[in-house]
Amino acid sequence: MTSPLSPAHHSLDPEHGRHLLLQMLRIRKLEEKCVELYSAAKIHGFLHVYIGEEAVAAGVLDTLSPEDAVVATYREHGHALLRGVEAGAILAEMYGCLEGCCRGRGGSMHLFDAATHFYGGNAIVAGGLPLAVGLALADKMAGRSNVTVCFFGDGAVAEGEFHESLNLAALWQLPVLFCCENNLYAMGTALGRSESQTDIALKAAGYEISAWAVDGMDVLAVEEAARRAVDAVRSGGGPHFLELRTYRFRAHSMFDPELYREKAEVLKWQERDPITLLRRSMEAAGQLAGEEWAQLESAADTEVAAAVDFAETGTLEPMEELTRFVYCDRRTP
Ligand SMILES: Cc1ncc(C[n+]2csc(CCOP(=O)(O)OP(=O)(O)O)c2C)c(N)n1
Repeated sequence: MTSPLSPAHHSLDPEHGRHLLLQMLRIRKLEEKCVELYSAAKIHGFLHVYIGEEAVAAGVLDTLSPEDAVVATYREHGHALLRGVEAGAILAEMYGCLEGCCRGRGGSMHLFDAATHFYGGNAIVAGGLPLAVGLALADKMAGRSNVTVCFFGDGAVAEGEFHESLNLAALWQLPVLFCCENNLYAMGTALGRSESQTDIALKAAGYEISAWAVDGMDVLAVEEAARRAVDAVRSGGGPHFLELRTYRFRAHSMFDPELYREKAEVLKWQERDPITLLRRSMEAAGQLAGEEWAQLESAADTEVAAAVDFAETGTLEPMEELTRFVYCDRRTP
């Protein structure tokens, strides 16, 4: 737990550091509010928060261009937010309102936004991998220089789709970056209880894919690795793979008594909270004054408060619309 920070901390541009802090804080504050709203029965259905894993989304997504595609799992609120989906549209989606990014039909697990090339929000474990391979194949066939980034959990490694997707991506040299968010557990199953080989990067390398493991709690280490990988993919280097070693601080979802891990383990990982790590490192280097931290917190709080107001005034779809989008509407030309 005391592993050193990446050398990138020594050459950090303070403005960029503050930007990354803000991105992680935006996710943290939005999701803390989601937990509150869920408990107040404003949000229904499933809710999986990313708290503790923010450095992964913040570090990777900062390296992308607007035309690149992003595919994520059901733990995707942060990815959608940093990709550019408005916090209000995310929260309204969780409220089931028409103003949500999917008209309230997707909910927490199925955020989707074609305008920002954010292709889910996929509830099926490993379901995003073939989708990402398809997007990358389309880009390659059309001669576009886009990169598709696919986020998935360590639980996906046990699925056939993981292996089929890695194989085809390598065979066809597709422009895709696989990002495994290894938080050590798939619901209540520890990685070592389901995998004979727990080194996931090594497993990916078996498909002839450049793969390496990264400290997923250190946003600068994540960003550095992601930049290297994204540049290589974009310049025709074929698929790349990052295993981002991270940890979720909260339960798997809102229904999880957490009987499969010790409280002491959670506390140990919380000592490496990604937000605190960067904040402390910047403070020690004289790059972050007290009022600057307060400004970042206040900016994130303001955004979340506006998102709550937006969702609270949202409208529910009328009953007559219930079957709309279920079958194709033949009235549309
Ligand atoms: C194909 C499939 N099998 C089972 C499930 C039930 N399920 C939901 S989440 C989950 C665990 C996935 O863990 P992981 O991929 O490590 O992601 P994390 O939740 O840790 O982010 C399982 C088994 C599912 N959604 N899809």
